[in-house]
Amino acid sequence: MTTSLNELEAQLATLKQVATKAIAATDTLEQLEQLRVGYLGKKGQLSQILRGMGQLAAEDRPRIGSLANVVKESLQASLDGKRSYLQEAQIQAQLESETLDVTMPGVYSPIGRVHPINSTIDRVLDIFVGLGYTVATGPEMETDYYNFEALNTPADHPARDMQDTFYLPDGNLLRTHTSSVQIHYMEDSEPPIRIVAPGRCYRRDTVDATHAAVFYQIEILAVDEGLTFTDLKGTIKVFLEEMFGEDLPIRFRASYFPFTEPSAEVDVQWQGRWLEVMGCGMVDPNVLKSVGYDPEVYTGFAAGFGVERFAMVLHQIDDIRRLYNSDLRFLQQF
Ligand code: 2U9
Repeated sequence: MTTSLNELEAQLATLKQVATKAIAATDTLEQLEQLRVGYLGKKGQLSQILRGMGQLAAEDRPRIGSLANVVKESLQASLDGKRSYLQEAQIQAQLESETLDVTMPGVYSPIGRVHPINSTIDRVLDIFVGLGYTVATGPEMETDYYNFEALNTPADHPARDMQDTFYLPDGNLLRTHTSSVQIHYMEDSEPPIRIVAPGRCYRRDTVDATHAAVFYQIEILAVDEGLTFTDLKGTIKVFLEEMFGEDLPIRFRASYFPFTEPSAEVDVQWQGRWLEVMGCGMVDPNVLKSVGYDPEVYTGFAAGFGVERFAMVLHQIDDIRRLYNSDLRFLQQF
C-alpha cells in the first residue's frame, strides 16, 4: 500500500494539530515526557510518518522532510514552553507549601502538667528516698490476709467497718491501704527495712468534699533493732517540715490502729488551726510475728496518709472531687 505525498502532508498536519492540543492539555511533567516520546521519540508518530517517505518519489521527499522538521520544531517548541511553564508552576507550588506565613497563629500544642496528686507523691518520695527509704509498690487487688489478717485485723475486728472496700467474686478485695505492700516486702526481705509505699487504695465511703472511693495513699515502714517512738517522731518531724516548712508546730495525739501499738494521729498547725494530716505508730508485735520477725529482737514504726489530703492542704483545694473531674480550668493552675 503506497503512501502519497498528500497523505503524508495530511498525517503531518494532523500530528501537529493533535500533538499541539495534547501538549497544551497536559498538566504534569511526567505526562509531557510521555507525549514527547510518543510524538518525537525514535519510535514516535513522527518517525512512523517519516518511514512512509521511502515510498515517495525522490523529488517529493525534501518537501516532506522540511515539513517534518517544521512540525518537529513546532512540537519541540510547544514541549519546551509547556515544560518550563510546568516547572515554574511546580516551584511556585513548592514555595507556597514551604512559605511560612508568620502571621498564621502557631500550632497550639497544649503543654501537659504534672497532676497535683502525682507532684505531691513525687515530692513525698523524694523526701523519704533522701532519708534512705526504698520505694515499694504492690497489687491493688489483695487477699483478705494481706489487707487485714496479716495486719492484726482478724475477720470480726471492728476496724474493718471503717475500712469497708469492694469485694471481688473470687474472695479477693481492693486494698484499703498500702500496708499490704509492706507485708509482702517483709516476707521477701530481712531487717533492716526502710520502705515507702505509694499507691491507689479503695474505700466504700460516701464521696463528699473530703472523701473519695478511690484515693492515693503513702505509707512508710521502718524495722530494725532498737527503733523507738522517738525515731518515729523525728522522722515525721523532718518529713512534715520538708513538706510544709521549717518550725512547723506538730502535735502527736494518742490514737488506735490495729497494726500499731502505741498509735497516734499527727496534727500540724496550719493557717492558725490544728489540722490532722496523718496517722502513725510502733508496729504491733503481732504484725512482726505474722511475717516471721522476732519482736524481741526487732521493733518497727510506720505511718500513713492520704495524698489528696496533702495536696488539698498544700494547694488550698476545697473539694477532693476537683482532683478527679478533669476540669482543665482547675488543672491548668498547677
Ligand atoms: C505495717 C505495719 C503498720 C501504717 C499506718 C496509719 C497509721 C494511718 C491512715 C492515714 C490516712 C489511712 O489513708 S488513710 O485514711 N493510715 O493513719 N497507717 S500507721 O501502719 C502499718 C503499715 C504496715 C506492716
